[in-house]
Amino acid sequence: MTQRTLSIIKPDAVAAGHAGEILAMIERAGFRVLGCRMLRLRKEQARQFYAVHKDKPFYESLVEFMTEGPVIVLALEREDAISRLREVMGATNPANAADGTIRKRFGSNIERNAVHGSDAPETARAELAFFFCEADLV
Ligand code: FUP
Repeated sequence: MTQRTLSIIKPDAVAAGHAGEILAMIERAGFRVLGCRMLRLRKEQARQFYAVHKDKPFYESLVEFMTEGPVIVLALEREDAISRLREVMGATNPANAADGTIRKRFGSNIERNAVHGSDAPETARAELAFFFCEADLV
């Protein structure tokens, strides 16, 4: 089933100059890029985006990290996009990520892990709407 998902190239990866290679890995994995935008999240946006984690001990640190510099948000499409993107990204903690995954190559630790991908169809819909209007997705 053709599906859409949202990815974010996080501030660590953008600052390190890894955005191009990460996008190339995503494209090589068969994703079509429907939308692509660079922006810097404001604190309130980052808090809202990660609201599901608001009671976790790492929440404020995660918000600080996600707002420290520009990110690149990507609207992506392919067969089984949500699970396939998570395969390409690798495990949340780069130390546990498989060889050849984005997080293994470019992540530093469980917080500074280079990339985000939606985890389910409802979150993908909400996260895509957070950054893109339907008319912008080509
Ligand atoms: P993922 O879906 O793989 O991005 O992982 P989660 O939704 O569990 O976590 C979202 C983000 O919270 C991670 F990308 C990084 C951050 N995080 C931490 O900083 N510390 C933790 O212990 C767990 C997650």
